Amino acid sequence: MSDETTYQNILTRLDGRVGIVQLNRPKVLNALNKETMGEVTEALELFDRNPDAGCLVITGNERAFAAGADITQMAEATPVSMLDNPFIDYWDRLRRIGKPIVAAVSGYALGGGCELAMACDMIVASETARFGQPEINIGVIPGAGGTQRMTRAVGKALAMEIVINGRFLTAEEALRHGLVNRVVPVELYLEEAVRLAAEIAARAPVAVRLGKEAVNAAFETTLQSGLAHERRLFYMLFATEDQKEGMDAFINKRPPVWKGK
Ligand code: DAK
Repeated sequence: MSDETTYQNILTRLDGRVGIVQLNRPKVLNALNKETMGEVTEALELFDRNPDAGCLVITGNERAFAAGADITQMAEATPVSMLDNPFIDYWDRLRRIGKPIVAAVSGYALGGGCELAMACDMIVASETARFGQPEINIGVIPGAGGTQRMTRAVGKALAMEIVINGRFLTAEEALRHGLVNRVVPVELYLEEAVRLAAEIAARAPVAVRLGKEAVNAAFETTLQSGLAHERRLFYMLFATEDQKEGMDAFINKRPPVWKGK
């Protein structure tokens, strides 16, 4: 099972029904080399397939969620070497995780670190969190969604400053602009993220999955086809035992017992 697997660059554990993945390269501020991204992807996929996990959390440490892709590994890259690099594929696989992922962010979330947090479904930030896309300082631009997800979250004006002038956002700014869900004192950020994830993990599993899919579809499509997609997912939930259970429990004034079926 995923919580028993040993990794070199991350730690994983199952806390109740919450699968937790912690980046663990503190000496380099959790810089995301390809080995780390491979382990993160594998751990999340294992939790995604594990029925004991209902919601996932990714975190780093107090000083850094992650300071970006590992620049030492990227420095000698060529366009062709990147085409073949599994590092790229890992980011695509992350997008296919079906269960919700909460990022618990403290300290630096920069470059690929910010992109990893934004690829999650929710972000709980500590007061010390700093979000930025400083790739411009090393002669490139974001390559894992930073120009797209940041712009969708905070709007064009601010995204331009972040992407082409390397501006960092404080946790409070990130909250004000809708990039993060909540900001809490540094000693509470992980606890709060796990608490939020545990709440979600206690809900009807199939509905949670489809709810994530439907919200994400809003960023991919027109309103009309998004509404049609939502409608199909809604109908589909009436084929689940959990729909019958949830409505029966409401009518009979008792708590529901979810089966994930
Ligand atoms: N890579 C490698 N090492 C890093 C690193 C990084 N991104 N960030 C920090 N480190 C290392 C430092 O080199 C230092 O190592 P030693 O010198 O001790 O050996 C150690 O971590 C501590 O860092 P500092 O001494 O620099 O600590 P400070 O507190 O002074 O500064 C800092 C913290 C976060 C401001 C600074 O370290 C910094 O500017 N770091 C680089 C931030 C950055 O530029 N990040 C963006 C990298 S580019 C893609 C997927 C992903 C990406 C692109 C494409 N595809 C799927 C296509 C992502 C690209 C990026 O993220």
